[in-house]
Amino acid sequence: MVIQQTLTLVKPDGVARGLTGEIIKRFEQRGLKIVALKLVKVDMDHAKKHYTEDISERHGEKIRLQLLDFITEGPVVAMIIEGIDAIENVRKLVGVTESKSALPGTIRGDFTHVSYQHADEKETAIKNVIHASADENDAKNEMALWFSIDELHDYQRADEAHVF
Ligand code: FUP
Repeated sequence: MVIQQTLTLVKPDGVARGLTGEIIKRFEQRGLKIVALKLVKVDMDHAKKHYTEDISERHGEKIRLQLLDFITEGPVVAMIIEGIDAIENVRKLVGVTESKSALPGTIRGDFTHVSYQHADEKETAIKNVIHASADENDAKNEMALWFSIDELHDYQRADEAHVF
């Protein structure tokens, strides 16, 4: 049994649109457990540690600057989600990066629809409501960036006997 923990962020657009509860519901109903949770206004220094130079290498420096503006424009809800293969499970619920391509049934596919082309024309980051760690390495680094150990909670959910 591989129990993993992964970081998710309801991005400023998701918080501003009142989607936090809906997003949490989707993780909880799948049997995934929230082990840390907080509402945070992100400053530029912290944002740069989240969207590192790696983003520039993958998408270009312009996109990184757009992402830094976006993530600092309003509060985000940061969560650590725990479960079997949680990284893959959470990414599946989240859907692919480009909203237009995200399948209905996923968070991005149900609540967003714009294309990279549209975001590029507007010179903004794509407002895709949620971030989730991509792999084990990102999850480890991102959890350490957003939470201290004493903010993580160990508890049992009443339905665990039926989930596992
Ligand atoms: P994801 O893991 O799905 O969040 O995607 P990435 O880490 O590759 O990209 C980080 C964020 O950059 C995504 F949420 C979307 C955004 N992005 C744009 O806004 N425009 C682009 O052209 C590429 C990525």
